[in-house]
Amino acid sequence: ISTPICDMLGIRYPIFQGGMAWISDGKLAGAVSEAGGLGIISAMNANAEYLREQIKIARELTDKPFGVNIMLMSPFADEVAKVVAEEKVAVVTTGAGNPSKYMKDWLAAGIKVIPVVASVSMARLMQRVGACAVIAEGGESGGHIGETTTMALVPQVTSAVTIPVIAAGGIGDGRGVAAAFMLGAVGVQLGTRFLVAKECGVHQNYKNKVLKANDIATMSTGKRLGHPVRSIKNPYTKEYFKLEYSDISDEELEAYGRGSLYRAAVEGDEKTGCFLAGQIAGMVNKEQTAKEIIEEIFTQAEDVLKGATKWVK
Ligand code: FMN
Repeated sequence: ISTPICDMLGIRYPIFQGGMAWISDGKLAGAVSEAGGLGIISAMNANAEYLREQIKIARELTDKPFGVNIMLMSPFADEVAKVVAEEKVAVVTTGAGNPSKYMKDWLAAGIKVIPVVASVSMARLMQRVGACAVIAEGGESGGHIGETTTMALVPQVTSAVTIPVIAAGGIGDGRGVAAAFMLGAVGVQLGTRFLVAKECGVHQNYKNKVLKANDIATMSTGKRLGHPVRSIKNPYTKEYFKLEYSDISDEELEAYGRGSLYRAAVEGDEKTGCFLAGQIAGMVNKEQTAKEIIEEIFTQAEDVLKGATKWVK
């Protein structure tokens, strides 16, 4: 399976491994790109030096294109925005905000900019400021989320813009890929399934939680502070949810959440860590290499698409 996004980016399969803070480093991104997808390094809240090191690691693993995800809320956003331009990274995806102020420099460096959007209005704005595609991410996904589901968001975004649309959120196998194509997307971005890739360096406790999760294992928290996230239910999320609806101050609530992603991803702390993952975690039940994941998904997608009319009379 190949789509216009493959030609645009020079990748074999129309699949992105989404940026994942504290998790998607040069090693995972390099492995995904080498397997024919688009691996994406997360610049998260790290500084320029960290990002340069991860870009170097990815380049040692592959000569194929890969991307960097820039969290626009990061205190280091300005400096990592410069690094991607200097390093001439092939693709930049952006999350948590509006990347307009960096667009000129990135486009001048020949970077393809593909923002993550959760609404039609943001997709339109991104097209206007020079994005070459958008990732429409539904609220089923892991990490920071919007309200609208993938099923409802993707067709509305594809109707609203002329640039290619990548669907994200709730896609875990070839059926999800085929469904995304039916909604008008030309590619998919997966996060949760890549958490259990063999090349993913997240703590083994994290992988085990994803492997054990069922269809109702996740919940969203954080609406009160304006940044809702989806993660696997555990003592931390349950307590956070309780505090969110209590009369503690916003500052105290923020302090409670501080460091929870690091504790989950790096330390595997099952009590006080926040294990970001999407609703599709219930279907993710084996560890595989990035190559096996990608090839399995697209073999299945091809079969599903070939049989797509079998119930239609
Ligand atoms: N998206 C971002 O734009 N920046 C991030 O730092 C980020 N961190 C994430 C961390 C985890 C553990 C997960 C599961 C997702 C994260 N995401 C982030 C979203 C993913 O890039 C991707 O869009 C999403 O996981 C797709 O939905 P899925 O989880 O259903 O596959």
